[in-house]
Amino acid sequence: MSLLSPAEGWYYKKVAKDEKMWMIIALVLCISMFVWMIMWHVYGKQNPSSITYRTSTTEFAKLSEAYIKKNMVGVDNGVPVVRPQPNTDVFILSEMWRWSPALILQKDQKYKFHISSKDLVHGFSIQPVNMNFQVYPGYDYVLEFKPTETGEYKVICNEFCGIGHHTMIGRIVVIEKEEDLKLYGYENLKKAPDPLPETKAEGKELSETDKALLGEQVYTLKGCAACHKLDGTSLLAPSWNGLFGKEEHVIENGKQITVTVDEDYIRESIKNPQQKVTVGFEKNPPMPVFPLTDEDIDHVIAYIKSLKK
Ligand code: HEC
Ligand SMILES: [Cu+2]
Repeated sequence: MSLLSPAEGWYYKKVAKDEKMWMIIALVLCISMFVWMIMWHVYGKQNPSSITYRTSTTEFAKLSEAYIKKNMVGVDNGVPVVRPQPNTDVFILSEMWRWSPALILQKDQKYKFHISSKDLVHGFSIQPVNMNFQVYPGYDYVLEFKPTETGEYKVICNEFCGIGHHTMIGRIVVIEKEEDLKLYGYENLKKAPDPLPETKAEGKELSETDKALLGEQVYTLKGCAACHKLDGTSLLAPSWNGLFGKEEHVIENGKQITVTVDEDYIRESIKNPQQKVTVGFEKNPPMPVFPLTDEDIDHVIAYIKSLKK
């Protein structure tokens, strides 16, 4: 009910000319926007309609590890490099804080990406082309992908995911001919070390070098490389070069003590990361517990030993 009632019979009055004009303009606008909506759907090059499967973080991580082990052609800064065959399934895992693997794709060929997350929500954003997809853990996002231009593309994370968020930069290079690999430093990709060196099959002891090679695989495949660098930079976690034998200041039960990094210390740091927390990293998100076997850990130790300053 209004305060003042309008004059009797007001609605019999003719609509004024300018009011009519506005009504027509509004109607035309509505109709053209409606038509545009349909056209946009058909011609607007929208994001592909999404195919999504349910998965679990452990299942997808296993899948991606098996995929990388089988297909990797080298390592780029601790990240495995895969050069998938056209028309095959490609598994891309996001985790704190990296995209793995790095990819070499052929121009104008089709690939089927499967993207998922090992921990929390990340955003798969290909730059500079500005394609964006949200990646939730527990889902396998399927994306038909056909690069139409050569060049280097960065995959950045566009969902804030903690202190390492800004370091989470993946790499996709699109090539046309073999020579293009040179542009990206990929011309001498070495084959990944065999997962099981010959000696093992013959029941002989693995040499320290073999163990270190296997340890390097753990480092790249299990994602230690996402936080631990080898170039001395310690932004997210202690750098691994020169780590073995070093004096490390750690906090145990709230007290600061000094330990020498030896095999036992490394073993404990992996199995029970919160027991002794390295000074300088106590405010970082804690190191996750990885399901590594005792053998894996021995190999990691051999690898860390092999990393001199
Ligand atoms: C999400 C980041 C992250 C990942 C991934 C990660 N770590 Fe760590 N790691 C840390 C942080 C932070 C510390 C230091 C705090 C502490 O001592 O717990 C650490 C400490 C360590 C240390 C002790 C080093 C020192 O100087 O005290 C070892 C050994 C280690 N990590 C091994 C591993 C291995 C092996 C993997 C892979 C299987 C791995 N880490 C993956 C974050 C990570
Ligand atoms: Cu992220």
